[in-house]
Amino acid sequence: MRYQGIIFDLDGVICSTDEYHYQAWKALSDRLGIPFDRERNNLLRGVSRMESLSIILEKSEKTYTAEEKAAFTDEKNELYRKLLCQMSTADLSAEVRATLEALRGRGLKLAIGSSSRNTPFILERIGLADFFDAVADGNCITHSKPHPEVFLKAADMISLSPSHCLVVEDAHAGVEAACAGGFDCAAMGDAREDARARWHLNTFADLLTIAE
Ligand code: B16
Ligand code: MG
Repeated sequence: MRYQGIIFDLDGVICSTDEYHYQAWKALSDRLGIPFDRERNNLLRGVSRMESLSIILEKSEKTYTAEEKAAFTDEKNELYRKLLCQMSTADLSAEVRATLEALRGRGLKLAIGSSSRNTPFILERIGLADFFDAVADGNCITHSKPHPEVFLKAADMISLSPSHCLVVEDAHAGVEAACAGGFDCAAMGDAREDARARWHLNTFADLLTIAE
């Protein structure tokens, strides 16, 4: 087999939380009088919560203290978590579920590598809390994507070297992180055309052909 393990980004790959991130950041931006739209929301893919706030504040005329920024990210996260409560096992597509099960059936180790500190909560909502062999997320890293730390940690947790793993990503920051860590990357969604990725997925099930 070409790979022994696959490390999946969560938001935008396994499930879609984009709209909830957007709504929560939009509510905060509106309250602060900062312009924010879906195009700017795309810049936040794969980026940590505090770095996302920094990107949003680039359009602000005011400067804020570290305490104020921490309060803003808490406010956004509280709203985001409320929105996440709407998610259920119905938010895991039949295609993603069947593909994951088929890959597992081939003996591949499967892990999550996500910047999100809400990863355990999201996995629980979509019914995958106990599915993966390892979960590396925003709670166990110091450097967010495009730094490769989260993928290196995931590979370490499944006892594989980067050269034996494939990373699946939907964010340019994530593709960059995978390459920096020495992983092959399969890009999809927003990052599908990223030239640094070895594979370009039209659909999640294309993984079945790549990981043969
Ligand atoms: P949280 P991923 C990333 O998840 C999201 O794409 C990104 O938009 C978000 O800012 C980041 O997680 C942090 O999320 O606020 O939940 O800790 O794509 O790396 O799975
Ligand atoms: Mg993502």
